Amino acid sequence: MSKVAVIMGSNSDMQVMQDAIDILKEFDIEVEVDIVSAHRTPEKLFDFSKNAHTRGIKVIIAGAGGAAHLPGMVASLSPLPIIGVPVKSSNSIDGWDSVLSILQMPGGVPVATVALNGAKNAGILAAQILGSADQSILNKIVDYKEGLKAKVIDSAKGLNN
Ligand code: RP5
Repeated sequence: MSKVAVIMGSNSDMQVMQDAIDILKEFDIEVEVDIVSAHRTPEKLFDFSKNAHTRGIKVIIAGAGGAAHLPGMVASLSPLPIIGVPVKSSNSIDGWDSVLSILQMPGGVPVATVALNGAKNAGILAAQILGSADQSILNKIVDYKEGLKAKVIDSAKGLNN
């Protein structure tokens, strides 16, 4: 079974990153969760990044805040697609530091960066990546999008009565 790893720089990121875990579980995708700090546990970062693809993980979601080096460093070491979630953390200046640290990667080392605190979209994007090669996940994404459409149509009903 394909797995998505959701990692974050600190336990304090969990409040934001839980959205990625929740939506992946909604799609019945197996999730592995861990705390991996680029600055405080660099050896763990190296070990995780070099080995994730050998244990069935297909996509890595990495969230961090402030001087948010985790997603980029994982991308430098892993052959897997990396989705970066900038977290507005206690050491963030309005979150711009987190966004720019994750977004402005050099050529050759991509990190697909979602919005500030955008962990839910990171989970959906990871599911879509898996869904491109897995019909049952793709079907769930199609249903999910139909659900989004239905909610908007329902909420618009009766506005002008
Ligand atoms: C980053 O520093 C973490 O990803 C977190 O967003 C931020 C603050 O970490 P704590 O000091 O709360 O552990 O590395």
